[in-house]
Amino acid sequence: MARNILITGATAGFGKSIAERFATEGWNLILVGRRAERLKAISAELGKKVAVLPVTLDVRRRKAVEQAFTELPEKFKAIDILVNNAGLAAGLGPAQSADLDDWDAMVDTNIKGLMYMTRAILPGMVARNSGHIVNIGSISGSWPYEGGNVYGGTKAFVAQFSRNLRPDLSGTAIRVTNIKPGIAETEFSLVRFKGDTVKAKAVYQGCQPLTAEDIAEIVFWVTHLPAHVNVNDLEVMPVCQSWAGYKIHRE
Ligand code: NDP
Ligand code: 8X3
Repeated sequence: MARNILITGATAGFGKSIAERFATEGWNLILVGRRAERLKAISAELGKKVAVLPVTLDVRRRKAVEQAFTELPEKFKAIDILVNNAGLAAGLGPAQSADLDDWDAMVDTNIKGLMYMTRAILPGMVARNSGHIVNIGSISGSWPYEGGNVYGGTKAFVAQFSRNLRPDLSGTAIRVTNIKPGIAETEFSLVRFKGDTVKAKAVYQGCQPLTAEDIAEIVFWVTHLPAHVNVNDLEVMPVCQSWAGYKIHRE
């Protein structure tokens, strides 16, 4: 019997690649994103292989999230995997001059959206005593960098929230994994720099970043390990990326 995976942020980047990866293995897909046209096109394409349910939804809208998954069609009702992937970085300015609207957007999406989605889907998993929640965190939740202020803070939330889910779910068969990617070429930088393609391209120049397919493969792997194995978190960077060490301002 086909199994069901729900992926938020499936209209681009990691989410789209995760959808494609699972479609090749015959999984039914529930795909969430705000851009209805893209969602329709991706769903039509993948719908040639597997059953797809597109859900046009902004994960920041608490009531809409609560309602969206209450009356799922029969075949999509039992969600085996939830990938909380929808998220963004907005801006790269220092904290003292960053745009508060950018900060709100990151907190509302990366933290609150992920919370709302988890709260909507988890009771069904507990009732069935089965499921896997894969959260897409980031290296920025562990390692500081200039301009990472609130973005990194939201991903640190994802890391600790993921860990805290485990003891709450103790005694159930449900697994929770936080994937922490480093630099990966998707629409991420285009969003961060608000459509500035030159700035976005420069982020990846002269280095071979991770790809969305790399992350999809990792999500596929952690969810296909034997049922007793829980990868708590997994940090991954491209070889071209490492740490810069302490920063010391000298007079
Ligand atoms: P993309 O910008 O390529 O994709 C982001 C996806 O999230 C889109 O499908 C977008 O769809 C969706 N999304 C954004 N806001 C919302 C919302 N409010 N409601 C529903 N969907 C939303 O970026 P990535 O694929 O790179 O990013 C995916 C995740 O990976 C994010 O959480 C990001 O923080 C994280 N990450 C990215 C890294 C990178 O370097 N690329 C590294 C580490 C982590 P739509 O606009 O249609 O709603
Ligand atoms: C995205 C990775 O290093 O650009 O989460 O913040 S980074």
